[in-house]
Amino acid sequence: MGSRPTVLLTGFGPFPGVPTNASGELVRKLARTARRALPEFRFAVAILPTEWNRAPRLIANLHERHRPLLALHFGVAGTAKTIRLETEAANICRVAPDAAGTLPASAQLTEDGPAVRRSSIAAPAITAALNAKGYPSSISNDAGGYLCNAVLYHSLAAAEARGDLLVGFVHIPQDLSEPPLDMTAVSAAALEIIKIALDMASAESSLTLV
Ligand code: PCA
Repeated sequence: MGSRPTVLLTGFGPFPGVPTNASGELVRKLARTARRALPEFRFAVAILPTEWNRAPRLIANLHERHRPLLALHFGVAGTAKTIRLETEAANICRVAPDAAGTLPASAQLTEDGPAVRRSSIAAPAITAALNAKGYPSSISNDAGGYLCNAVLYHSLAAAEARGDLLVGFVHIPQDLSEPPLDMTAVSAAALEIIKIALDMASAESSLTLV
């Protein structure tokens, strides 16, 4: 059992203006359904504190501890009306207080990192599949400059350091009380994202074997 590949799922806790973060509930629910649907994988779940200092450290620890094949991160966006696949993380910090009331220490996430890191899941294929199944979805190249952008940037850095693994970020609407994107639908859509990302990973690795 110890050899099953791991999928890391993260959501966020509350932050100023968002006392209850739907991404936390989503990843807990998603892990339960994903464990049943994909028993050949292990699912590790973490709810990240929406904090400039703690979230990046936790991301590094989670990569070290779980060595996931796929790391899929979720967060809410007040402006999102669709499931939004983020394709890029920028080396910037929006000057906005976190859940602990702390401001970022600098305008950049790291002094020596690249300006942009690109998500490694196939966002166009995934959004097309989700839209075809009736889950409104879109692609975005602006993860926002707050903690979601920071987590994607740091997770991609961990992936670069380790080599072959997939990292993606999904913004979900803040309010999941109504169809077509209520909690049940978003959770089902998120399971599709995992399946498509993993299918592509196995297709790629069989190609490299040939
Ligand atoms: N959304 C914020 C951070 C935590 C979350 O759920 C963001 O979009 O950066």
